[in-house]
Amino acid sequence: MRDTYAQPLARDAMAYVLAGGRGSRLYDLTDNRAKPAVYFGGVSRIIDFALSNAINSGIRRIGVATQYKAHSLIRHMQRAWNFMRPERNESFDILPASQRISENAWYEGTADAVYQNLDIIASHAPKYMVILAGDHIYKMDYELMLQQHVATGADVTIGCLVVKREEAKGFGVMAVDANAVITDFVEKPENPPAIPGDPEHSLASMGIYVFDTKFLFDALRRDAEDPNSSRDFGKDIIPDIVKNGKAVAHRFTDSCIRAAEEIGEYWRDVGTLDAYFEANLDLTDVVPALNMYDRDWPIWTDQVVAAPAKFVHDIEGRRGMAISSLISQDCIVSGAIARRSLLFTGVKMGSYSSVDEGVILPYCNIGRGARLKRVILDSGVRIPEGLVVGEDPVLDAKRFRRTEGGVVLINKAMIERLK
Ligand code: ADQ
Ligand code: ADP
Repeated sequence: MRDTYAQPLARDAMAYVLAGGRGSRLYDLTDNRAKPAVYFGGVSRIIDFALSNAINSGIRRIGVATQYKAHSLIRHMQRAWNFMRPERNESFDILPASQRISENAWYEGTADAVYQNLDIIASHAPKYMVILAGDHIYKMDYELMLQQHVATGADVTIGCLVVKREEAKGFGVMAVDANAVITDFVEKPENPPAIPGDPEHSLASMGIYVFDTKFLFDALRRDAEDPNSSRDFGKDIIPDIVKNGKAVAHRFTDSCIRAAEEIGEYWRDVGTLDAYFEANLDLTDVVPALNMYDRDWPIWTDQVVAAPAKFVHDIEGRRGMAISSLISQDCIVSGAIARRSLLFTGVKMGSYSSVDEGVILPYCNIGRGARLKRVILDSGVRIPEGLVVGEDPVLDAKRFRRTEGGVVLINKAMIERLK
């Protein structure tokens, strides 16, 4: 629980979101956009979760470092996140890799993505830095992590969660003592160490770090002088502090915002197409583990001004309907059926078409009589009349991208190739 009588520490903090990564296991979905810009949940993009968490936690100064294919990410943030006012001591800086300090056009690693903008951070004079990844879907109150950081006097406080041991290979994995002080840290170990007494699980870093700004600046400047460093938090900065300073673990369970008391913590990487598909479809459950309707912890995003979603009988009298589905504005479902699906903004479904378990990104058009099952349609895809997907796995794999989990991803280029 928050200490409601104490002065919020978030007021003295700056959130710095690392949003440069591609997310290569999302394949064609990240051909033209960075992973943080990938659409999620009907109206949002992935980065909206970290940014909304920062705002909901009371943080009013935010920087976002971008790198890979940042065009639609930057445009989205300019539209959705442009309400911060310098006269209220608020700020929102978009920081593309741009040769500010070194000759390198790119940020070398995540630490370099902070180091190259030290002057901009210093101009906002935050006392604490909350370093975040723009890649994950979760709801978390960073104020509680800041409070723990100050109470323990740590050099760095690292957000962590319990993951299955075989999945821990993709994470920084840590060991902690009885006071949550991190005694060991290995980045992406081949053979992840288990939690003592729990051989099936490991304690993994969420890639979320809280520092005193002065400490972070000193650490980054030292790191910049080390010719052997890869300028990365997980590979260089964090292991060094664990060895030579005081790194403390903050449990996600202590600060996550739950959907309802009976539903546990929710954190998803959505790093693969199957994980992305399932996390979206989970939102169609009657009581999903992630509550997108929570007025106490809203997920802010950009919304176009558009007409309401519409369901109509077509001229032949066939009903247009959606069952267990999320339908965004500007959609028209005409004599068609969507089941357990998400239609993002501006999707049009023609007569006799159907979507079962579909994640249909903005401005797709589904032609008359098309039947789609377990699909992800990238934005702007026009499905030709009568196309059937999800019934012949061999044909699907030949024409589109079919995952191990049997999900079919279709983008504009694949439709072009059909012609
Ligand atoms: P990874 O998951 O491998 O490990 P990494 O590739 O370092 O993450 O990216 C972290 C964040 O920074 C992502 O949000 C990414 O988009 C962004 N990013 C990557 N390179 C960048 C660059 N050059 N410039 C700007 N942004 C960049 C990290 C930690 C692990 C931890 C996992 C948790 O190193 O210890 O377990 O995150 O997901
Ligand atoms: P991204 O590149 O991440 O998909 P964009 O903002 O570039 O995001 O646009 C998404 C898609 O939606 C593009 O294919 C674009 O052509 C289409 N689009 C955007 N706005 C409209 C609109 N008002 N009407 C029709 N199509 C649109």
